[in-house]
Amino acid sequence: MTIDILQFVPLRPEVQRELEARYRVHGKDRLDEVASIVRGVVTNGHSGPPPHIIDRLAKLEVICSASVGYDGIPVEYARSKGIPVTNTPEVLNDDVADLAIALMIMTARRLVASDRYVRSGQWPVKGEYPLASRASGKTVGILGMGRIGREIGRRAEAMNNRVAYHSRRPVAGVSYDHYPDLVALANDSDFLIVIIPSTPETQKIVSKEVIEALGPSGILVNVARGAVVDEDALVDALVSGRLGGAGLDVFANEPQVPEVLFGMDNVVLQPHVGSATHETRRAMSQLVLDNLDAHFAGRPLLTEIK
Ligand code: 8YV
Repeated sequence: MTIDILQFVPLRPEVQRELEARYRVHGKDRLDEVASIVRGVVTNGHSGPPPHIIDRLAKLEVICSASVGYDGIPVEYARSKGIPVTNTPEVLNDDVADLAIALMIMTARRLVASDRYVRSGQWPVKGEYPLASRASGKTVGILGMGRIGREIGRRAEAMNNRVAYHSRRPVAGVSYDHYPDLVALANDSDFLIVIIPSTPETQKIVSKEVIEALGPSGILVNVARGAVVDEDALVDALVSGRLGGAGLDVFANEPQVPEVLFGMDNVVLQPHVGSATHETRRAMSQLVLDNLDAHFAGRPLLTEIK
């Protein structure tokens, strides 16, 4: 029996080939023609489908997302219609944690600005590059202590940092100091690394007050979602020197990035590449296909969002 799949984002080529060998796959440009026969959707955390499209897919049985975050998918709505949604937890933990630590070091040590200094020929002309700040032996505050937060903690600890965290409740099995108050954590931290899901409750949780508590020698690292930081307050604090620096992989209005940040040596900018390695994106694609296969073979889903 042929099973029709509507695809909002491509999978890695090797997995895409497998998908197309097992299913009849349609691009979202064919929505009008295939709406009544589609039984599965392949998407990611930013690409929907929105409720009005779900409503049009009368035979839809499952939505499989190639992302751990699902802020762009109406999961509750889908579930209310009996449609489970899967994501890709675990397989990207290391990559996102690596990037968080890289951004912490790159921002503290001014590695992008000093690279520019060499490439633009300034070293022989101007001499020694100005001193930077140490990234080890400090206090690293982590906002969010889920799977990726714990990997960030392990790496930060290995650099002889004190690790502390904020989450709604202390996390079982985690020995780092838990701060019930995020402002207090920011106040005590040299680095604040943000790895909390974007939900209605966490919008702009990194507020002006949190940013200012981190202060003129503090560094904010965001590898979560732009929406969890008050971006206007962040830009304002960076411009006025009330925040020491920022390492940012995510932004409020991607791919738009506030241009005022482009010229700042204390800011490192990345185009949302937390999970963007061949190895991890392949594993994410495979997990999407494995979830689809499980569903249509009548087996339990591997990573359903509960
Ligand atoms: C990518 C991500 O943006 O997993 C997530 O939540 O943000 C990323 O891995 C993307 O979803 C990859 O397709």
